[in-house]
Amino acid sequence: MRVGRLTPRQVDVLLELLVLGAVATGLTSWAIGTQWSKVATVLHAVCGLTVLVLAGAKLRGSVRSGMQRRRPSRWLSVAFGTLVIATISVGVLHATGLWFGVGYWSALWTHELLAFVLLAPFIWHVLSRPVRPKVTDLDRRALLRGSAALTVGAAAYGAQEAAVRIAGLAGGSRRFTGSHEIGSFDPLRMPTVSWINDEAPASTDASTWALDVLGDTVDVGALARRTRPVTATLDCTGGWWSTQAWDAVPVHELIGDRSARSIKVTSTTGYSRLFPFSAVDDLYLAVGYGGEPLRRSHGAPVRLIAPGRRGPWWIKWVTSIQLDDRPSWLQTPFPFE
Ligand SMILES: Nc1nc2c(c(=O)[nH]1)N[C@H]1C(S)=C(S)[C@@H](COP(=O)(O)O)O[C@H]1N2
Ligand SMILES: [Mo]
Repeated sequence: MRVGRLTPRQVDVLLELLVLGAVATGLTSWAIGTQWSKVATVLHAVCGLTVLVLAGAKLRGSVRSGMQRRRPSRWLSVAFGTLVIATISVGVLHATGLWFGVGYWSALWTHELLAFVLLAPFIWHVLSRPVRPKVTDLDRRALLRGSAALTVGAAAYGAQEAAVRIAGLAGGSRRFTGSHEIGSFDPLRMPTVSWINDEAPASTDASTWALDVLGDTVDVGALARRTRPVTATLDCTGGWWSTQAWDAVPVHELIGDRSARSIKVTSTTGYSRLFPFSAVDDLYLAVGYGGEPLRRSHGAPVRLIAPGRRGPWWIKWVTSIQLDDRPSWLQTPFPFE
């Protein structure tokens, strides 16, 4: 492909659009727990691989001239470029299943962490150019070449997926969210994940646990006697999923025929999520899995099961369920609390 005929500024605009596209599709794939996630996951991969496709053009263009200008900041630019390549490479390692990470620290988290670290230097890199590229740099030729690069990126993704299947790599059996299966119907093998500051409470004794549902105290021990198996998949944004037969009670049964705008579920750690009230039929409180009680790290004595939603919604160590007047979209999309 002759993307070499693009001006360095045109290459830059295309790369910037691809990075923005990758960020948008990456965040979207975190947010969606249904089949639609597949669209975001594939587009995300295509954006990333297309960045690699354009890397050659970038090297021939602004990288070479940038190095010749010998500004001290050129090494920052080199570090930035290296980080971009590393981020995409770790993404490929996750997608193919060639590398899972170390213990509970997953390859996808490495990818997400690198991507997050990249955002500040990305903005610096864009703003510090001597001649800042503009979207108006995108003439017909640039758009044609940009589309050609995207096509090659998409073909590379197709080739990667085919290779994964031919070689029988773990990446071939990923879920539509892009996650890998771990420990389904085997709670002991199911990983455990908590946010930065969240820790399992010292005591998870069901008999002394205070669970408040709409102002009434619910006996968690009694709850355990009315459960039924609910087979549902916990799909963590760290890149793994696990299906369990949860021993659970529908939240609907506990709150009766009420209505509200939202429903707020809170953990003893203070972590909470707002759910649209219309979703109440898809929420369950689980006290066990496969007939055994939940382990402490998995949210004992009672946790939320939210089929079709990604891991962050599956609140562990639930202490309160309340109706709420605020709309559920009025909360940070990801819990940075
Ligand atoms: N209270 C609380 N609930 C939580 C979390 C947390 O940090 N604190 N992490 C969430 C995330 S991101 C995931 S993926 C699942 C992980 O559940 P597990 O540890 O049982 O695998 O719990 C969710 N519920
Ligand atoms: Mo997660």
